[in-house]
Amino acid sequence: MRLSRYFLPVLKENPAEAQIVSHRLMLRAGMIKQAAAGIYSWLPLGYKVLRNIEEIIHEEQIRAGHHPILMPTIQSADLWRESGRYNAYGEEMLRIRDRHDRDMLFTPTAEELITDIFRSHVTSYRDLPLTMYQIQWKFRDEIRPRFGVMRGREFYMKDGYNFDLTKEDALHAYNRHLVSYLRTYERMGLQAIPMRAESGAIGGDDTHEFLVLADTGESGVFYDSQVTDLRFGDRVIDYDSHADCQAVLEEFTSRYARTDDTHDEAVFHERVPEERRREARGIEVGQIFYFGTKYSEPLGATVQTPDGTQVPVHMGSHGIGVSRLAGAIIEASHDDNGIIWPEEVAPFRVGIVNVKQGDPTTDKACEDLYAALTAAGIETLYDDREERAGAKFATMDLIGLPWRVTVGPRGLKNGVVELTSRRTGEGEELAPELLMSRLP
Ligand code: P5A
Repeated sequence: MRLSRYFLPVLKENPAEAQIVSHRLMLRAGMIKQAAAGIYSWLPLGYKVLRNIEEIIHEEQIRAGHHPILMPTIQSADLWRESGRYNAYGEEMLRIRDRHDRDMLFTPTAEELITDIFRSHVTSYRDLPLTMYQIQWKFRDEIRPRFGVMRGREFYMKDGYNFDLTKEDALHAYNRHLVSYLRTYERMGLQAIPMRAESGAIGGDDTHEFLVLADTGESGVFYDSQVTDLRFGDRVIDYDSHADCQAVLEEFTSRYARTDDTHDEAVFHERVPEERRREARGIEVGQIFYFGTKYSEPLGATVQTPDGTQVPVHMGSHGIGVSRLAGAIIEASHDDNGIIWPEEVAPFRVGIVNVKQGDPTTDKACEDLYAALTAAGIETLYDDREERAGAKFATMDLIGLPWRVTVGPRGLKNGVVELTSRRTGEGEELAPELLMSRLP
């Protein structure tokens, strides 16, 4: 992409309404624009990041054996009356009336809707286990929307739902999600901490939330300083195997505790030596639930068991805050000059800075590099604007692309361009032909 033709409405000044760094940087980098309180448009740069996050989630969900679907954003109130949640959900639900005076709502979550799909089509234990998920907009009329996309009213969520014959099977589904979520966040360059949580409006006894460490987080957590050593990398997990999932979880879940739970804290103290104990705050980027028959019973979602009886299915649900993640990643990865995107979610991998626009040799070198990178499938943003070099560097730092290639007459005279890592700030001079082989 040529920056001269892109739509990147960068702001020079810090927007007064933004209280936290991710909100400030998303506005300054031209990623989002507020449409109404807690409701945002995603501009080209922001939308690219959102889609990259979404793509990683799809890949990891499908790897774990879950089926993608798409359900509507507007639902009829009737199903929610059947489950008993229509009145219980409270002020956060946006209620709508259509022209025929029917009660509708903008979906804050979809346990009822998916249970209705299930009960209409599935009758036998032979069709279980089953997990379906979607990535779809949700609306919750938060009393105090704030921090940009981190606590919006309209927000993008991955929501998944599992159906199992027994509690034991449903708990396996729960564990499978715990593992696949940890893997999903790791691929986004995040260290996510799974922590036992409160189930709130969704219900059930077993629930974990996933936290990304950042000072602006709303939850307190103790953790083992060695958790950063735990990485999936290329490790293959057999998601069908209870034992495999459990083994992963023993490694990954025993080293954390809520700061407001004395029992958890005591266990944490037993397991983790004092010098490795850390306390921090975290942003909730996902939550998983097991709630048994809370929805299947009132909605009559039953299956026939091998011995011919009818039983309600055991269920759970699992959510990832897709739009919130764009902000959370920035909270976890930035410096004074701007965003530092992890490679897998970066809107472009490489930015080319032409320090002397209009100089025929420099322009030609930039064009050649841009063509070569693009042909190799490397997403590249070429800053070809008639701007001072300093302004171009500032824009690149602000938007946080992992690699910057600086091209100028002085370097070209010696046959080199400079490749700089946004994360480390380290630069290396090299011949343009070598550039491709140096990108990790
Ligand atoms: C699980 C999926 C649920 O709604 N039902 C379907 C369950 N869980 S949850 O914890 O309430 O939400 C899942 C994740 O969505 C993100 N989230 C938000 N993101 C931005 N703005 C909001 N107002 C907001 N509310 C929830 C969180 O990341 C949460 O973990």
